[in-house]
Amino acid sequence: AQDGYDLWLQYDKIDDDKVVENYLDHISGFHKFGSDETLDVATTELKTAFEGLVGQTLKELNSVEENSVVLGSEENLPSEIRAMLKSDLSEINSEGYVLKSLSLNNNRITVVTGKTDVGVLYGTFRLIKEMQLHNNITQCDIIDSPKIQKRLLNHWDNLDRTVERGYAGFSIWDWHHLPELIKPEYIDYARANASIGINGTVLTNVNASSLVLTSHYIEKVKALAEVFRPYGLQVYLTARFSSPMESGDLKTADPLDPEVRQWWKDKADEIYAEIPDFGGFLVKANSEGQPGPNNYDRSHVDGANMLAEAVAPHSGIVMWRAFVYSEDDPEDRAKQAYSEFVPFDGQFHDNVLVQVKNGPIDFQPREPFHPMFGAMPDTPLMMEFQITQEYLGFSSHLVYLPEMFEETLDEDTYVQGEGSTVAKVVDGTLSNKKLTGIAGVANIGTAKNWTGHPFGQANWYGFGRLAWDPYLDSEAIAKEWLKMTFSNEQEFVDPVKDLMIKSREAVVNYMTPLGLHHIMDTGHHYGPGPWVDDLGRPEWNPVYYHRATSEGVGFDRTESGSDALSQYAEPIREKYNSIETTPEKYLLWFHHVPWDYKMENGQTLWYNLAAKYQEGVEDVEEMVNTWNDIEEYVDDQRFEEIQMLLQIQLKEAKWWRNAVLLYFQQFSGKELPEFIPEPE
Ligand code: GCW
Repeated sequence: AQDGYDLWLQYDKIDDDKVVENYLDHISGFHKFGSDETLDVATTELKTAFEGLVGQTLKELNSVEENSVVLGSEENLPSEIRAMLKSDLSEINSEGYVLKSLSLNNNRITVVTGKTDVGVLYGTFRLIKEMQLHNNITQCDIIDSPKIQKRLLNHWDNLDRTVERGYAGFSIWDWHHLPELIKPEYIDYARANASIGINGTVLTNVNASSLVLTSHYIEKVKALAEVFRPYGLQVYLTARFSSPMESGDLKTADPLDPEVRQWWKDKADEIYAEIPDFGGFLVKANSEGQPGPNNYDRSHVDGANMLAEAVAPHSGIVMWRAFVYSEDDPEDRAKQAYSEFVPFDGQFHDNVLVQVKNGPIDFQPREPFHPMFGAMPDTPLMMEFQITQEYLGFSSHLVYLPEMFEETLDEDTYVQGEGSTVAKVVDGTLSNKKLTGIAGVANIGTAKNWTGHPFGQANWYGFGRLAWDPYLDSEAIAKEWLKMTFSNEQEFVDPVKDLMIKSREAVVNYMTPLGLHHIMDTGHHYGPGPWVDDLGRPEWNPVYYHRATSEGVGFDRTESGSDALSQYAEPIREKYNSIETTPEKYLLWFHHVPWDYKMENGQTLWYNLAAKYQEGVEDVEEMVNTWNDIEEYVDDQRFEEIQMLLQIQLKEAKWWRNAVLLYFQQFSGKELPEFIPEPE
């Protein structure tokens, strides 16, 4: 629909008659084996999609007939079909699926199966997607399994329905009307997540309220869990560390106090009695004012393991966040998480994951990978990406984030020699992890189209796809999303795919090129603010990060500076230690560089900085032009909305360029190169 509510699950009639005919020739009905509610939602989805896409009803058949889609988990399939799929089924894991065209007693059929009904559901969404992409489905032979186990959204949603760093309206969780009122959005949210394989959702903000752990709220959470269950989507909550005190029950939250430990066990039992498949807890402790074990001179391990013991009998997990930076004047905020956590490698219980942001500072347009990845071989590390665009223009700017996620996942940590990529740390293959996970901070709210910017949907979608398989190519993801969301026409898909891919480098260029970071205006993090220097803590001030002087600009993180570089493995350490061999995209992240320093192209740093900002503006101009060219392929409403949003982005790219260059000019003392236009 024009308002974007249907996300990528648009089942409008396919406008290519040949494609429709092909589908009608091969599918006329379905037959299911099994009676699980997950199977029911799978078949309902298939019916809706089929009827929409090809305009004909999909009948439920009493037996397997010619041209039927056969759905069922391995154990429920008739033995003859099971036998034919034996080797395919041996290749998938518990959430994987097999989608295969077979001939059974001379009947052509399409089988959708997996080890579990959730696998069947994922396979069903795959079959639907094949049709949305207009692919031929006469010879299906698709086998796929998720490579990461816990694929979660993290909602930074407060109980009053405000969303921290949310730019798409209020929280979709209508706590006030729960548990009685079940909104259609809850179901559509679950469908959307299931369609991309997301299997868990943390409902509440990491800056947590202990209220959500009271029986009053557990009842509401239970209602959501029941809606989500058929879709394979588990619920999780954030646990405020001081909850035992705030409940009024205890005087301390010391994790080594037996009463505190018992309190959490009882709390876990209480939750699991209502929600048997509750996923577990996500915890932000001793960070930005949140309570934690350090308040009692206890360690992160003490805190995490206490909670882990409470949920372990129910197969729950604890995701303990590594996003910490100290309250005292820090030498370098980028170093702290590593310093605090790496010494504890191997000491966390088996059901604990340490959740680490992609980079060592905070969700910037570009950061090098977090040095903890690879540095804790005996601890499962969970990746935390931010889908909501806190530092990337909120929901006003079009930035395709999977390109950025892919960059991080592909980076080589070298901890076990070449090829030790971040993706291999996260999917557990590098050091044989039993438990693996990935989280994305959601960009979802009450906006009609869920994400505010229509292209924000691509970031939710793309996160899910990379969570399923961190080796996917973000370009391929962009293409499939465009086809499912807008149009299959190549004249539309190709240029807009390019626009999406370029949008990431564009934002880096017009906000923080060459390794600059955290120079957004403070607090809200919108727009430029490199001049801010008066906030309470040094690391909250942009001047702390860019360190501009009349000599140069950038943060020296080599031995002569904070030595944060020593947290990386060789050969990164050696390579990034010198200005000459540091990749230019990370130059000012690791070095304080003279304004006159001659860069690879023979021009000075000052010149190159100006050139990058200008390039960013031109990138957005190109995005505007590309969009204007594809008008005929998009409905008016979404076309115009995106066109108007791109104008904001263009205006603000110029704002960034002008403000930052003007500000740095007072340090460099140099003229602006002539390619920078006079202010309008
Ligand atoms: O990105 C920063 C945000 C805070 C956030 C914090 C965190 C939820 O500015 O709003 O708090 O990180 O990740 O904990």
